[in-house]
Amino acid sequence: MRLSRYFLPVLKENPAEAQIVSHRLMLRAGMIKQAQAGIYSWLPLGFKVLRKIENIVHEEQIRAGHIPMLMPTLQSADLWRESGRYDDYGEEMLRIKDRHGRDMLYGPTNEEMITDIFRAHVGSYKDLPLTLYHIQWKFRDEVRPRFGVMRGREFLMKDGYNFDVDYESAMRAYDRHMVSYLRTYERMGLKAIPMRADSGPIGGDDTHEFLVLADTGESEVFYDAAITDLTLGDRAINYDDAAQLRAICDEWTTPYARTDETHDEAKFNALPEASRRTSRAIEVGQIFYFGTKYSEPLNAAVQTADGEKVPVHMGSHGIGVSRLLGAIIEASHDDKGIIWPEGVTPFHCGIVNLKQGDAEADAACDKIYAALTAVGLEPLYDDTNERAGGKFATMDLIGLPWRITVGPRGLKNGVVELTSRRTGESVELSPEEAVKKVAEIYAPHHGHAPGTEPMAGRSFHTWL
Ligand code: 5CA
Repeated sequence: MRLSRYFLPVLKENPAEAQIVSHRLMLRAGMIKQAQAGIYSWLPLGFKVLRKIENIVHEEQIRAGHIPMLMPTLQSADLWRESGRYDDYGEEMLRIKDRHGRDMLYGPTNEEMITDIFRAHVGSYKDLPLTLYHIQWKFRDEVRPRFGVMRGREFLMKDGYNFDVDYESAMRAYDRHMVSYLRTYERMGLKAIPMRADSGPIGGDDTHEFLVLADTGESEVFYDAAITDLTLGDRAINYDDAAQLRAICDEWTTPYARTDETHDEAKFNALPEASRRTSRAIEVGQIFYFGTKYSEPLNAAVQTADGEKVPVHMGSHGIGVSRLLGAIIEASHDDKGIIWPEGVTPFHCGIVNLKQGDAEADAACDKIYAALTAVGLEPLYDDTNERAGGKFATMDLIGLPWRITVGPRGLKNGVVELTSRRTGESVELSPEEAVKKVAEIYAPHHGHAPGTEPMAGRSFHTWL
């Protein structure tokens, strides 16, 4: 993309309404624009990151054996009356009437709707286990929408629902979700810690929230420092291997880590003092096992091998897709702007032409642009007439992890500059070497064991 042809409405001034850094930077980088309190338009740059995040979520869910679909945003109140949640959900639910006076609602979550789909089509244990999920907009009329996309009223969520014949099988689904979520967040450059939590209006006994440590987070958390050292890295994971999944879950859930809702002072104090940590944190996901809470009232039952009819065991599992943009920025920025992890960056590499209109510099930039594009990468080329300082400031603000700077002086010596946004370090390389280096950084196998690599260059659409 050439910047002269793009729509990137960056703001020079700090917007007064933004209280936290991610909100401020998303507005300044021209990623979002508020439409109403807690409701945002996703401008091109923000939309691009949102799609990248969605794509990672899809890849990891599909890899775990979960099946994508799409349910509508508007739901019938009658379904929610069956589960008893229509009255219970309270003011957070946006209630709407259609022209016939029928009660509808803008879905805050989809347990009822998915159970309705299940009961219409599945009746035997032979069709289980089954996990269906979608990524869809939700609406919760939050009392205090704030911090931009972090606590929105309209927000994008991945919500998945498992259907299993018994408790043991449902627990395997729980483990699959925990592991696939760990992978998902890691690929986004985040350390998200699973913590035993409270189930709130979704219900159930077993639930973990995934929390990203950040001073601006809305949750208060207590944890053993050891848990922050854990990583999946490039471990090969077999989602059919229940013992392997359980072992990974044990690894992450053994060190003490809880939100304030479930915090146990005595257990926490039993840790050596040097290991005890408290922090603020952002909740980027939550998994639940709630058994037959929805299947019983909604009559979603299956026939077992013995011919007995039993209500299906369920859980639901959510990732705050739009909230993740805020969480990633909270975890990765400096005083100049955003620093995107490679896995979610809107463009792979910036190209800054220090002297637009100089025939040699223009030609070198075009060549680099074409070479990056040819290896499947998306560069953002600042081909405007802005002065160099302004171009650097914009690139730093929007946070592309790599920048190639091209100017007549360097070209005389046959070099361009490759700069890391994260470290600020620059190296002088020939244009060909610079392109090669960037291509290597994004190569599908870079740092990943075969079978665990991101499916670079292929969006989930091509392999659904
Ligand atoms: N049905 C279950 C799981 S599918 C559910 O709704 N879970 S939830 O309430 O925990 O939401 C899932 C995730 O959505 C949360 O972990 C959080 O990251 C995100 N989320 C929840 N409320 C908001 C909000 N108001 N704005 C942005 N993201 C939100």
